[in-house]
Amino acid sequence: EETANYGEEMGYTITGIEPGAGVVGAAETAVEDYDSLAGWEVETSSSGAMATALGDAIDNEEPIAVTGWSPHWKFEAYDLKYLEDPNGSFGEAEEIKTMVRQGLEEDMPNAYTVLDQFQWDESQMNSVMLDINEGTSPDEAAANFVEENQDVVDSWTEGAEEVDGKEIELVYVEWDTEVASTHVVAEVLTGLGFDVTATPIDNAIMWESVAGGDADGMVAAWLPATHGDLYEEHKDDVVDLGANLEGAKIGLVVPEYMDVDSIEDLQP
Ligand code: PBE
Repeated sequence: EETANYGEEMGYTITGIEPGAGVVGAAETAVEDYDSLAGWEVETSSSGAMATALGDAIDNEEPIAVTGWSPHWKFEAYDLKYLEDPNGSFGEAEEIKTMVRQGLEEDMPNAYTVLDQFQWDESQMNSVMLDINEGTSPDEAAANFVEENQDVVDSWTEGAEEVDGKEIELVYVEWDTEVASTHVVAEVLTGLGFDVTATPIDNAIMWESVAGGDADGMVAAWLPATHGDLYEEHKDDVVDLGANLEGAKIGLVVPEYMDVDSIEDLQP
């Protein structure tokens, strides 16, 4: 069966996001792993630029392949599909985990309790991401979530006592998922009396700063595959507080109207 040859139209380019993102590294592995991607390139930019390129391509019904992940609001906004990945370059099911610095439990037991108990599901995370994508500021979207989901928030703060302006620093990367989760956790900690700083940085630096104790924690560890190499490098120096979201995924994402189902259907 003949499938469409989109390579030329796409400039043999996969639209990536920030250099340093696990999904960009996985796409580069896919370019090595698949004959169908021989001569293709992964172009890096930012998550925002990727989303704009995706929206523009869809407006014009043009072919595009992006380094995608879910949960993500793009699946609510557009008809999209993951390309099958028979070589497993993008791994399988992922979870998002919380990692904190050593000593946090002793130094800030109340913050530790919240970070340890923070866990939500895809639809909850999606609601915050969609709110932000529609123009609400991340702080406001997080405050809306906390106000509308008091039961869930109570399950995160159970056993944690209020503090008086204690400083805590969270680090994250400006991926839509992590903008949402980090601001929600920051809002909950602020509600308990913490003076929270949430600092956006590069992925590798995020891991390093928690491992080195410069930052107190992060809720942005995608494992086992996406950040597998960073976890291996830092696992002895971070405290793993487990999954805060299950059922995450990364891969190559294309519009539903493209006549390809597998990475193998692309052509060099
Ligand atoms: N992401 C979102 C990140 C993890 C969170 C899939 C873009 C990455 O690829 O590293």
